[in-house]
Amino acid sequence: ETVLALDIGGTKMLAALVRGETVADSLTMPTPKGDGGPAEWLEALFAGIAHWQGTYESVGVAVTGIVDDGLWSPLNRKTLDIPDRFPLLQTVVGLSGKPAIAANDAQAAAWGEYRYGDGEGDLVFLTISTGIGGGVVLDGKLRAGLAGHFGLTQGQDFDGALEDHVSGNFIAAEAAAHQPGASAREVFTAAEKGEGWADAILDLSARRAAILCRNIKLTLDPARIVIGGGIGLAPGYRARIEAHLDDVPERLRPRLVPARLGDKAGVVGIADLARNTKT
Ligand code: BMX
Repeated sequence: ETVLALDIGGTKMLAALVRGETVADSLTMPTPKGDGGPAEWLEALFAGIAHWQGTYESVGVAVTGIVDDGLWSPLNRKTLDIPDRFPLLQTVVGLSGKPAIAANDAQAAAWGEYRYGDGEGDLVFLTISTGIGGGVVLDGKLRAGLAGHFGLTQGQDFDGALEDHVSGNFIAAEAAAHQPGASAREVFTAAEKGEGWADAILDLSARRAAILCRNIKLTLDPARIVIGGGIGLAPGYRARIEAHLDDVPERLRPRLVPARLGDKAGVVGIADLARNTKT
């Protein structure tokens, strides 16, 4: 069964035709922040995939933010500024004419990595991207609701949400003083070229991510923490986190692995959930 899977994040929107863990076709568009709202963004996305009509039987939508009863709300507007309780399911059913389900993006990705990733046991997925999200699979079950919203947790040495001090948004904001307008990606490039300021920003971000991984290990004791997201999967970032875990005693040390499905974890996961949810 082919599922139309959508993954709407703070930076990009991905539409994919998914069979099992195979992505048969896909389309990526930047999330048009500040330009219309979710209704217009979804219309634009569906216009781009109009030629897929008739090739899928159901739809799964993974979004940054929380979905309650089909209504989509932001938790941190710095990640994506959308209105409260946007009628996501209703809009997607209207645009596709197919049954649909919706879930948080990182929870969907956690499920994708659990179903199709390597290894067994409990799993925590951690996406380090525009914001920081996560998903928790315990005893073979994906936890819903707020479970895994690690980016919203607060720190001891800074004010506000953790993600505002770690994520891609943070990295880009810190870079402004050194290289105005630089994206998080460009900070990685600068660090590779030996720029000390860029190295320091990435290191601070990774140090805080390492503390988060330690706390996750001590809270849930997952067999592995799967790292995803544009920052989490950027060259060298996971190694930086690992470097900050070097001195953690073996028994307490989290095992970090890269997302096997890469940036497709969300669409593969939400497609699987759509296939197995009778609506
Ligand atoms: C935020 C929150 C989470 C999301 C995470 C990663 C919003 C809009 N989003 O913590 O629901 O999973 O960011 O989102 O409040 P991403 O866009 O960086 O993938």
